[in-house]
Amino acid sequence: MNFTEILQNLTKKPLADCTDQELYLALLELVRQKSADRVQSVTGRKLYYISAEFLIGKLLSNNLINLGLYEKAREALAAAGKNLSDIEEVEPEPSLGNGGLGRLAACFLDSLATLNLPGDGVGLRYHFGLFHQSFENDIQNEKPDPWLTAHSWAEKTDITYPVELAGKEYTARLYKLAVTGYEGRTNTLNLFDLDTIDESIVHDGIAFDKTAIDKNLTLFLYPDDSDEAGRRLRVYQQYLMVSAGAQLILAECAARGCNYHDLADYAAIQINDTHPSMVIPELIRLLGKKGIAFEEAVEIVSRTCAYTNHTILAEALEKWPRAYLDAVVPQLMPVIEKLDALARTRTADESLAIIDQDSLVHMANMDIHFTHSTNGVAALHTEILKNSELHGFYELYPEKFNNKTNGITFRRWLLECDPRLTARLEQYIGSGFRKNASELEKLLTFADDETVLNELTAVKKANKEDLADWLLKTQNVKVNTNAVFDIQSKRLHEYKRQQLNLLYLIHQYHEIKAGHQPAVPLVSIFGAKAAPAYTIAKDIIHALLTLSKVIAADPEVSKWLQIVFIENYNVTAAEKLIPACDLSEQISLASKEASGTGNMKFMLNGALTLGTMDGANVEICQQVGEENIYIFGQSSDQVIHRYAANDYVAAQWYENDANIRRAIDFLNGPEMLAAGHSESLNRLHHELIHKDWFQTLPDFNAYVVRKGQALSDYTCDPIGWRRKCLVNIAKAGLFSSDRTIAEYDHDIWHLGK
Ligand code: H53
Repeated sequence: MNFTEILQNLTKKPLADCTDQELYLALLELVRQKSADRVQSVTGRKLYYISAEFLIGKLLSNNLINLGLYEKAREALAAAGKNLSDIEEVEPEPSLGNGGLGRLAACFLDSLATLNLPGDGVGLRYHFGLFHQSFENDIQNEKPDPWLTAHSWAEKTDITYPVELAGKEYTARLYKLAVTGYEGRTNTLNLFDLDTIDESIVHDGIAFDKTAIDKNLTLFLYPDDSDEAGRRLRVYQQYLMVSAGAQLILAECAARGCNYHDLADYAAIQINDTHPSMVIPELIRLLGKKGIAFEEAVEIVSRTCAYTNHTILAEALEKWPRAYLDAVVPQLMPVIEKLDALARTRTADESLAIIDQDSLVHMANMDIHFTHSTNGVAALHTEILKNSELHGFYELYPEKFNNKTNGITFRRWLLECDPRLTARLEQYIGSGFRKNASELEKLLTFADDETVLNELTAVKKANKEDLADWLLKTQNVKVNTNAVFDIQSKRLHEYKRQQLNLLYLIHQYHEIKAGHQPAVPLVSIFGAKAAPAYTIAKDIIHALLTLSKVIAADPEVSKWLQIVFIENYNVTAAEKLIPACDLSEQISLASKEASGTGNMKFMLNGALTLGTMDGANVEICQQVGEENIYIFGQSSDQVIHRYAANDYVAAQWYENDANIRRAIDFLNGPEMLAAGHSESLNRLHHELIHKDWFQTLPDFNAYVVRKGQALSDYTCDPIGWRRKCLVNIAKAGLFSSDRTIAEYDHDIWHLGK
């Protein structure tokens, strides 16, 4: 059978007569059949990557590419007058994650399957995932983002586990989603849900009754935690995930011959941030039920589990009030108390305790004491953990600490999202880089080849045209593709400093008004969702949207400057933005971004980084050399010292620097107040002068200068610019998640052995 016949067998009518929806379902079924053929049996250790987030994005194209069916499907459909990209539109995007941590988990699953390693995900089947963002009246508005249709990638199974929450028994049902590897095996993403969830209880955007656990438990990823009911709900969710997950792991291992004493020979469990930390006491509790004494259970669990830390921000290192755990998971508290007592026999340092004097349960502390590995996600981040944030633990357990610099899957972030660049790369260096990312270095031989550099310029230009078409179609905005496309897309958080970019744009506005024409027009693109209860983050969005209007209404400025804020930034949008980017904004306050993975995606697609020496930017800089990246700002050491000295006073910077003052005062000056909301603009103005916790102002002037340099290089030395882009692509191989996963396997998991 040729491919058209195979598809037609599924659609039961000529392809030309099918709707895009029918074709989508046929392709979904085809992928299901083909991926099932690649399921392999497991011997030895198998990984369970347990995570509250798996930001998998749309799966159709990714699966077709990984199964080697993409070209065949595209051609067969084209022959019937159909367009694969129209069919892709039919697929709803599962937004089962919030940002980098969730997308990393998805990249890791892809790499595990590609490297033929036995490794499954364990998580929750949220009904709505992260909220859908729209802008109304220049304010972020949140609505549910449904993705579960009658035909979903996640297949319902008959497998259920009882989970006890607040003394009541619930039934967790397992859904399985096939994870295809590129020319590799098929693994599984295991997602748990309750049958009793009631989507109709959601009202007024994303509000719902937070106490009706049987109806709401898996409704949303990260329900609003600004009140106690919301915070408790997170504990409920986390326990559902780990209890059902632990039961699944024990059942699968037992089916392969495990007698529980030898669990570590069958399973490796990676705890992704602190959300799944309760898996430790839960496994100890379940092993106890199998007759294994506490001391031995602790031993077994410590050998089986490993922990990844993704942040030094205190707010993200979860500490649950003991009262919540007493109420929601009383069966775990005796275990947690014993773990706390055991930890106290190992150290007298109170800051390393599990239950502290205020009765807060420190999840990360439990992870570090009772797993055999703690890793950071970039070299700098791991050093900061060892030397400051987790220094006490590092002294106690130096052998547990290790670094695993994050990575991204090139299948999605190059082959799928940038087919033009992929085709050119194949023409220059062959297709080996698809499986062996380090082969991208071969591109360096073309660094002085003007034909190649011009072809890369043409690829970028075509990608910018595509993005411009998409922006026109989806947001009705027109952009100038001769401008520099400068992009900051990531979650909205003060430490990521979208507000620094905002102040720069205001500065440019004034410069243009003063007759200082820039080197080149600039289109400044943002994509970011703010957590619904994070007021200042929402104020920053509002200020950018308002400024965008002020600029657009001013013909003198709008010739040179345009701000575009993408609505509902998600994986699909990222796949459109990244290939079209010239300048990638990675401007977090040094020390605060654990790694970043967007920085890697932009670099791989030939954008230059404008960034601080933070997270993986440091390793990007080492890879490409200082001449191929635009670095500015305070170092992490300076920042850490400034926090320790507690002597940063934003108001002094504001008072002493006329440029800073002019930019900040514009926020609630007459032009902005006429176009925006005074309460929000005044609040942001006040915050920057009186708090500025993430030290925007000390980096302001350096940022303005460095960005100016980048824009002038872009115009004055186009060949030099493109050579820098080529070096970035060539040096991106280190950031393949295949490399990251191979390191985890070699140092921590030892899968299949
Ligand atoms: O994890 C990414 C890092 C990034 C870090 C992010 C992250 C979340 O997305 C959510 C919670 C959290 O603690 C950390 O901010 O720097 O690249 C993957 O490691």
